[in-house]
Amino acid sequence: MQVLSRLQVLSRLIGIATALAVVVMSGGAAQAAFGQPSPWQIGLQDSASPVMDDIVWFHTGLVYIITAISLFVLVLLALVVVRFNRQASPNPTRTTHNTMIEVLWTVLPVLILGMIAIPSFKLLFLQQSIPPADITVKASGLQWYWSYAYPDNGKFEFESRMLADADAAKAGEPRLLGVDNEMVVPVNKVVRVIVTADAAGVIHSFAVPSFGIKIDAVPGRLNETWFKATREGKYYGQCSELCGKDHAFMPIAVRVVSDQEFAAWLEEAKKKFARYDAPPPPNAVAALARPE
Ligand SMILES: [Cu+2]
Repeated sequence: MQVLSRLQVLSRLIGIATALAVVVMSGGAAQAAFGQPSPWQIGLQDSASPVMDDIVWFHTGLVYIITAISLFVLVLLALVVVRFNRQASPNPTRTTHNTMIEVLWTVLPVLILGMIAIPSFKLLFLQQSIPPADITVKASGLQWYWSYAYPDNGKFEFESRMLADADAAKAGEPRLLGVDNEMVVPVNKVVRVIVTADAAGVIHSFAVPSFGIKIDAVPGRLNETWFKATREGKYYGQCSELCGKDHAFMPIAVRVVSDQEFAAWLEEAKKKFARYDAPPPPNAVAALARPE
């Protein structure tokens, strides 16, 4: 009777713990806004690109493998502690070799690592081989903000700076992540991002977790990466290379919109932002030359 009630208590405790875990996990997921981190989050941000889908899948698979290996080693350790301590086994055997077991503990880890390597390399190739791009965006890391250019769409360039706390709150943007001018891209299109940094500057890193991209922005070098955003919305990232005093204050905000909205934004942006290859307006030159 007493044993039964203990079992019941145990099963109830397990039930409560499971329920708590479910509540905590689903609550965390429900609170998490899409495309940005949420308080107390421990998992990855939600995926919004094929590359991130694969990263999430690979990460989850690895967690299962690591858990199984850790439990297996824990069981072996417990077995040694319980069955082969001085009291339990006062006269230990003098065995020093066991060919079978030595072959096993060499071959099995090799097989496991080989099994992990296959999807790992597939993922690496998916990230590194850039498919034919629909649009190209150039992201430059500056001290300490980003600038974006659309070389195949009107040759304009604009700066993207973090909003101050008060402005972010007013605009409904997340603190330290909202910016004044977002990078805008169309949904379901392959976007090639070419990434560099100010020639007189330092190394930054362009990273957006939901797209599974992170690539260094190196002065005097062009790096490239790609993503295909599969869902409209706003996605936030941060400079991910310790780059100096305002490293924490150069967020990346990407707004993913429909084709029509993107076309409309392009027209507006062409007027709003200067062409980077445009000659200075003639009136300005004339005004400089003619003292009044
Ligand atoms: Cu930086």
